[in-house]
Amino acid sequence: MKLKYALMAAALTLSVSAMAQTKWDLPAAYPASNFHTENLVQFAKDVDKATGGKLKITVHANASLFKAPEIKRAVQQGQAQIGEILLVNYQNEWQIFGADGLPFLADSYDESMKLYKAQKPLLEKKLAEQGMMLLYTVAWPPQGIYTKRTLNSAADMKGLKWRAYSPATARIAELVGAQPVTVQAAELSQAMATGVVDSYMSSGSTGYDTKTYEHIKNWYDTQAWLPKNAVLVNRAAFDALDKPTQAAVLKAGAEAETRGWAASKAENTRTVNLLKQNGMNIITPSPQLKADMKKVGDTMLKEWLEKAGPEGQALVDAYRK
Ligand code: PCA
Repeated sequence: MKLKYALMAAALTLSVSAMAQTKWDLPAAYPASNFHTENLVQFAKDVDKATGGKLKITVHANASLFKAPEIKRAVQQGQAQIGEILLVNYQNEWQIFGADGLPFLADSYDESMKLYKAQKPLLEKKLAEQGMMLLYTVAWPPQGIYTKRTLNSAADMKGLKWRAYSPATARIAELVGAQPVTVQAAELSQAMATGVVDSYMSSGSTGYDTKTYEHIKNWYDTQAWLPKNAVLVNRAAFDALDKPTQAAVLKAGAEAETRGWAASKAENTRTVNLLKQNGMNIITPSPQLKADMKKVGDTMLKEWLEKAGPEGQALVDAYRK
């Protein structure tokens, strides 16, 4: 008899704790070993600890739950309660999402942070209209050119089979006479192995993640821009949490932002060295190549301002102030 009551009590406790526990899925598009993903996992651990296990967040790395371009809508529609996106992927929806993908507008960590501060109120407003919250962002390391060719100027890029990850990286290809093929990071290794692409622009981080050195030997360190990942939360899912849990999410998010930007800088140094160790030539672009790429950037900023309108101009003014 006593045993029966003990079992009933245990079952009751279990179901109460199951009820009090909330589970969130966090789709992400980059591999588990990437610094962004490691930062997300740390964030999830911090939330778990701060809430005494009340909110469990599962990180789904490498586009295993949703493909990169689908994550935003998944969070908006509540199929995922939280998710990590690459902002520039969504430039066609709203130009402001693409501001951090414009070549040479903000091409260092300091400038990138400054651009983020100018962009943030706009991002928060747009995402709020879409039923989401901006939890934090982290910049990728600076973007350079992976190619098998020797590049003396942009003319040497003609005819390249160019992997694009965003509207802006596809536009660069058009402007230099290369052929853009959109391939997300999770499929990049395969695209290089099968010869679908022979070149692209990205960070040392993604070059290392995708073992680009097995296919391509040159990386031109153009430091052209630093696109940001952003972690978005579904507003209704957030509102359904009790106040202490909400506070824990916000605090862990703020800490993840600080930690992530520092990790990005360290990751830049680390992965560029690892690329070198794996036989990649890390090349400072010639003055001509630099000038040509700068011209591409100027054209793209002009085009972007035309599309983005007064909102875009206000953003650039606020950033440059
Ligand atoms: N890596 C991501 C986006 C920017 C970066 O550095 C990629 O290449 O898909």
